[in-house]
Amino acid sequence: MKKLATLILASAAATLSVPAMAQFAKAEDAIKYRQNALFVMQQNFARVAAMAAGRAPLDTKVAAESAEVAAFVSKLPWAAFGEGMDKGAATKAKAEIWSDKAKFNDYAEKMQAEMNKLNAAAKTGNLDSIKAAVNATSGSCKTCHDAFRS
Ligand code: ASC
Repeated sequence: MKKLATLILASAAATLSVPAMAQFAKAEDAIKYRQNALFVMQQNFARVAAMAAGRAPLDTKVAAESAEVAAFVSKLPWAAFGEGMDKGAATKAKAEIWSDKAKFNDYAEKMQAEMNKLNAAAKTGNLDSIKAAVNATSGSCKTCHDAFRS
């Protein structure tokens, strides 16, 4: 029984550490990976944001599922901003990402924290809570884009 518990914990730890361990064969793959992750995140976020703004009817099930996906996918892009992944394909990523890594990581963490709050708000189905969380999340996207995206 103890062996089984250890196995389950080990496989859970392995699953959770996959994003941080992501390796890329070439810089181009890393660039595509982060762009695609950010695209999937944005599409899911935008679906909830449209409901928050009244551009789409509130569907609490869709909002909760979309926010869940956005929050999970928000963990993925960062492993693809490593050393040597600054050039190799068309990218809007500024050199400052690599020269001011601490600030970039701080913004990345803040965005993930806001996505987690949005995920929690969407689960409640309360439109006012969703609106507030969408605004905070959107602000965290913009802060990082203003500094680090050309
Ligand atoms: C989006 C999107 C962003 C953010 C940003 C917030 O849906 O694609 O980059 O929200 O516009 O200001």
